[in-house]
Amino acid sequence: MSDLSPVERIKAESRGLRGTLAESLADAHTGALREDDQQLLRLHGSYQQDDRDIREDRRQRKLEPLWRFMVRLRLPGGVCTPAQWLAIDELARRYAGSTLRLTTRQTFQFHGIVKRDLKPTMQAINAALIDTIATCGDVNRNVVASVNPVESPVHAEVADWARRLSEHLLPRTRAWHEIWLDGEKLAGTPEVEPVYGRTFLPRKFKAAIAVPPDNDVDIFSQDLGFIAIVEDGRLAGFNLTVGGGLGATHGDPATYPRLADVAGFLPPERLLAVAESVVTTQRDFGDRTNRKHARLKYTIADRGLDWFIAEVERRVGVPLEPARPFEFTTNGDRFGWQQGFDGRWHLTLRIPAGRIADREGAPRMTGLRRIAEAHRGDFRITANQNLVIAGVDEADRPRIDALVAGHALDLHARATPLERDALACVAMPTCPLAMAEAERYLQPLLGKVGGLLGTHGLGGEPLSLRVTGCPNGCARPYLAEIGLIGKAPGRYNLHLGGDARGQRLNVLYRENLDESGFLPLLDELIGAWARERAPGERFGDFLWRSGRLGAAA
Ligand code: SRM
Ligand code: SF4
Repeated sequence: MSDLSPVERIKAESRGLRGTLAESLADAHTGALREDDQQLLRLHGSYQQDDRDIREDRRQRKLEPLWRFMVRLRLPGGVCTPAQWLAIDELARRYAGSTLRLTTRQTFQFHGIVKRDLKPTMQAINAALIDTIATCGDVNRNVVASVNPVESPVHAEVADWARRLSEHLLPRTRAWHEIWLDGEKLAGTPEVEPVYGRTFLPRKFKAAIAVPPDNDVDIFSQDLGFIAIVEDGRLAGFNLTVGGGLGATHGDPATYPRLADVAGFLPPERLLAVAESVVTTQRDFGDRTNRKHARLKYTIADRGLDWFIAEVERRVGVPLEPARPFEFTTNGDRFGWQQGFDGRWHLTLRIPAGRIADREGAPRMTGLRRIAEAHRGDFRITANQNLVIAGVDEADRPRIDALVAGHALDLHARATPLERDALACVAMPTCPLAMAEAERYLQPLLGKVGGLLGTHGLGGEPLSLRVTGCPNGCARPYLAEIGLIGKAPGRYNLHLGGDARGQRLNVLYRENLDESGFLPLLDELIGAWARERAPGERFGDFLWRSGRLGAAA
């Protein structure tokens, strides 16, 4: 047991994720939880954080950090009803600083909740028929799925599979209900966890379903993926992908982003069994001694894909079939109005960095509340932090359009392709791991890179840019044409050369640059792209073809 990482002990001794969470929550002497409970809290869908903008000031005044909690909802496929939207909006205004965050895994996060408000928050979430179970921690997280689920009957089927997969891989412990909803207390031994066992998984685990040609979920960055194969208009099955993951540590070459492998094909009815076998194989063989080496991608890299597939097939009892052809054309969102197969309409809005708040001249939070009050379809969060107002009748479009325009929610119509497709992780001031700004830096950064594009006559060209505050990769920067990865305040590693379909990792081009370092480099490369590119050639593709990444650092 001594070689195991400390988190393994905490999980093992937690009595089904209960630990002393109830006591920690009741302790009014501190705004924090006990250390072990902070780890357990993650598996309940929440993180303890502090406001980093004022951390130093509080330290100097000998005050404990301003402890606050982030809460992340479970929303398979990113779907919620207008009634749920209104409940979430109300909670954000009551407990979470009047702001909401759409994440890169199609869900909502609240930030800034104080300890005593955690329980009422969870109870209100439950009353809205949502929960936060297993959205963080060493379990399968929110299952993401391509976001045009009403575009064809197959999309609706896939959305349903996302929900079923999420349910199937949920922990069985009733700890969440017991602690947050004052449910019946556990009397004897904790519930059996048929999929996870007593210590859950060695590390976080992420699953996605993509419907080609859209790779909006970046399927190759996921531990477990299913690519829908549609033949003659019906869902024939899925190609299985395994072993994607992006997190890395600066200066540690043993950690790296990895694209998932395509492992084979399976019919729809085998999806849950295959998923469970992938999870239990990782449960049994993943590294529990070193958390930096504990994701599925390392299990597969160390033992080989053939070994992994054979083990999964042994557990399922049926071999996978050969993978079937598929083609992705984009990993972005399709903005504006699209008509679904049933004649109803879906409007994809650009929400910069997924941040929903009322700002001067842009009362977007109020606007979305008004839309939710009027809307009769549903909402769908995209894995690119954007939002679809889905299932709108033809007759309701003018009303939605007016609300959108009246609350500055029409960025999709006004922004350049660069601005529409860019992603930024949360970073400062809430993320404890941030080394540099990301979300708060996105707009100025886009202004500057957009300026360079304009100078070279390419202002209308698509270009994917993603920025994160550290190398963990929460905005999937390793898949962007331009990835900026935080190294220190104001300084970033410049990664270049992703494609526009989420199928090629970029490479580290230069390290530890501030704006005066990376903007001139981008200016030069964008200039070369303008002069030498083939018709329609994307920036990332051009950099590789022209040999500019051959000499990458
Ligand atoms: Fe992430 C940790 C935010 C998607 C890789 N991520 C964190 C934490 C919880 C920091 C922490 O551990 O204390 C961040 C909370 C910041 C805050 O204040 O909200 C955080 N991650 C996010 C979100 C909110 C970014 C966003 O701007 O949307 C995304 C929430 C997704 C969700 O709803 O579940 C988010 N994180 C991702 C993704 C992208 C994805 O899943 O598609 C990745 C890269 C893919 C992957 O997992 O490989 C990602 N987050 C990480 C890692 C690195 C994991 C690794 O294998 O090394 C960490 C750190 C860790 O786990 O130790 C991390
Ligand atoms: Fe925090 Fe790093 Fe993730 Fe950004 S990439 S949210 S800085 S952990």
